[in-house]
This record gives sequence, C-alpha cells and structure tokens, in this order.
Amino acid sequence: MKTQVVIVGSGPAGLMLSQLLHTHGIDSVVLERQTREHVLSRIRAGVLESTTVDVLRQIGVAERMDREGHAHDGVRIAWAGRDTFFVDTHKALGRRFVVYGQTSIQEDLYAAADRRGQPVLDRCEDVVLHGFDGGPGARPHVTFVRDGRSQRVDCEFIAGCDGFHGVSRRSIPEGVRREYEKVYPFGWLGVMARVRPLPDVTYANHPRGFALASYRSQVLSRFYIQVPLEHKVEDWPDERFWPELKARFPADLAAAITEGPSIEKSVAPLRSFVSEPMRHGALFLCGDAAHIVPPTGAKGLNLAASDVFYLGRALARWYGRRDASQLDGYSAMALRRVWSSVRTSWYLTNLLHRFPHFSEFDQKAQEVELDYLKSSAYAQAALAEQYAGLPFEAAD
Ligand code: RFL
Ligand code: PHB
Repeated sequence: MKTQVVIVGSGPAGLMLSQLLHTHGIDSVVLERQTREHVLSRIRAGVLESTTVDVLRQIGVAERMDREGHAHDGVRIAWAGRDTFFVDTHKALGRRFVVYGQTSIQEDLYAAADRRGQPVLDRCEDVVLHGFDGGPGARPHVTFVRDGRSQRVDCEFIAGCDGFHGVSRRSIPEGVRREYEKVYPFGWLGVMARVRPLPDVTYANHPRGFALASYRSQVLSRFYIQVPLEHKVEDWPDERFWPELKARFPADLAAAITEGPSIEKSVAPLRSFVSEPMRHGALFLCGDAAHIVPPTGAKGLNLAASDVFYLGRALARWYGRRDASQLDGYSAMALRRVWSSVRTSWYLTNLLHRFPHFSEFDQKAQEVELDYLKSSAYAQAALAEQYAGLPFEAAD
C-alpha cells in the first residue's frame, strides 16, 4: 500500500486529521489498534471551545453538532457553604462553547470517512514506524499485522495520533525527547445517567472532594466526582454515588439534581504530561500522543483539534507550494497552545480539588483564591479567557 500520510490512531485527532487532509486533496490511510465498536464505546470529553467548533465546521462534520449540541455562555463554580458564581465567557469575550459528546464526534467522523471511502483499518496489531528520522536513504513507512498478515504502507509523512499509550511518541529516540509530567493524587469517577441535567456545567469544590455536573442532552447527564486513586468502579454502586454527588453541591443545586440508574461508569487518573518536540523528521505528533491534561479545564480534545488544525494547514502548504516553513514551525506553534492549556488545567485542578497533603495554609490560600474569583470581575474575565481557549495563531 502507498499513501501520502499514514495516520496512526482513529481517535478524534486521527479522524479529524484525515478529514482535514481530504479537504485539501491529500490522501491518508488510518491505522487503528482497536475495533470500531470499541472506539465508539468510549465516553470522554464534552466541552468544545469555539475554535474546535470552527474546525469541525470547516471540515464539514458539524451538521449534527449544530443541531444537537448545546451552546453555553459560561460555567458555574460552587464551593462549600458559599454562593456560586458564573464565569461568563460570552460576556467577557463574546464566545460560547458547545457541549457535545466526544462519542458523537467520533460517530460523525467515522460516518464522514465512510462516505468518502477513507481507509480506516481497525484491529492493526504491532504497528511499527520506520524511516521517519531523515537518515540517508530513509523512506517513511509503517508496518503492522492485520488478520494474521504482515502489511506495509509507504508514505511521505507519519502522523502519530495514537493517544498517551500509543507507539508513536515512544518511536522518537529518548535522547531527542524531553518529557514533563505531574501526576495528581486522585482520580475522577465519571457517571452517565439518563436524567435531566443542571442548566449550567457546574464545578464544585467541597471538603468531601471535587464534583462536576455536565450535560449531554436535555435528558442525558454526565457527572464526575473526585475519588482516591485506588478506587474502582465496583466501589461506587449507584446507592453510594448519588448521595455523595449531592453532598458536594450547595443545597439548592443538590435539590435540582435528578437521580436515575447509571448507564456507564469509569475511573480515570489525573495527569499533566507534555513531550517535546512534537515533530521528529517526517513524524508529527497530535493530541494525547504528545500531551495529557487533567480533565478539569476540558482541554484535551480541544488541544487535539488545535494540533490537527496546525498540522493540516502545514501539510496543505507543503503539498500546495512545496513550502516546508509551517512544517518546520509546527512543534513550536502547537506547543505554545499546549502549554497555555496545561497551565489552565493545572490551575483549575489546584483550585477545585481537595489535596490529601494540603496544609491549613494551602487550604486557606485556595479558599481566598475562590473568594477573589467570586468578587472580582477582572479575575473572572481572566479565567473566562483561559477557559474559552486561545484563538489559533495566524500562519506567518
Ligand atoms: P485518543 O482518543 O486516545 O485516540 C487515540 C487512538 O489511537 C489508538 N491507538 C493505536 N492505534 C494503532 N496502533 C497503536 N499502537 C495504538 N495505540 C493507540 C487508540 O485505540 C485510540 O483509538 O487520543 P486523541 O485522538 O489524541 O484524542 C484525545 C482525547 O480523546 C482526549 O484528550 C479527551 O478525551 C480528554 N478529555 C476531555 N477533553 C476535552 O477537550 N474536553 C472535555 O470535556 C474532556 N473531558 C477527557 C474528559 C478525558 C477523560 N478521560 C477518560 C481521560 C473527561 C475524561 C473522563
Ligand atoms: C464532560 O462533559 O464530560 C466534561 C465537562 C467539563 C470538564 C470535563 C468533562 O471539565
């Protein structure tokens, strides 16, 4: 097999990139380790920055999102025993965000790939990247095993969109890679339930721990609570989950939460991680393959979209004009936006969670920070700007 770009991974980064390249007439082959059913069963992100919404519209996969996605003007923050306040991204910046599940985006991207006959090969085992480091005579290609048969795709570029546990980042020699990591001492239990959501995406800081009430549709809610790292889904039957969730919200919001049987539960650890550079020779990393943020700022999927936007634009410039300047600038440009979101996610994680090692001093400082945010329109505007996300950088 031969193509222009091999894309490893059919998560949102990989499928968005193949769709974007297609709009520029650039061929790609997508290789995925899991089955399509497995990819479509993962429940993850929900909050789309306006730049992500723009990318999805630009690549022609926004029809259902525009119909079913729910626009929000900002997010609500609540904390123990005090009033809540609303961080208004629309008032501060004129920008709304859209709540639309990552699972639905995956469905829309697969449907678009099917419509145009895009090869998305699932169940690819032992994916190995070769010849991307620019050495003499090096020719980029990828080998893998599918249905017990060894296969090879020759290409000009490889896009590593295979998530945190993928093979692409680890294919870059250790001496070239620099990794930055922070692991948080708790996880999030996520619960999906067919119940009416609260009107706003609401984050709560409570002595019992962090909680979040989010939205999927008028009749579908997504909730999260902070749990100890070692906890498993089995530790949280519904009878334990609902009272704990409600205990972490102020009484009026707790009373507005409707209980119902959960339809999905998962536990995820929280981590900040960045690997630099995001390019090595003909290999380019996008999304979770290069960086992970804790979900507190709702930035992970949005960063995948900005990486894809920058890389797609750079590849279009290369194939259109044989101009490599944007490919050369990709890593630095993508990383500027990544670090900005890493900082915002780290800030919100520190602001909203209860840390086991916090001293009374740390706890007091956190409360004073929340008081300041509540009382200062300037502080709220600054947070609104970070939550809404940076605009994309211009090309030159
Ligand atoms: P993905 O989604 O992990 O996809 C990578 C794909 O690569 C495949 N793969 C391989 N394929 C071939 N060969 C290999 N060796 C392979 N190894 C792996 C995998 O099977 C998979 O299909 O990465 P991508 O595309 O970069 O997308 C990133 C996003 O999924 C992630 O950042 C977000 O889900 C993070 N996130 C959130 N982001 C937001 O922007 N807003 C949110 O509200 C938000 N909430 C969340 C989140 C993540 C969460 N979890 C579970 C970590 C909430 C949660 C609970
Ligand atoms: C979600 O709806 O899944 C969601 C919302 C906000 C976050 C993280 C996840 O910060």
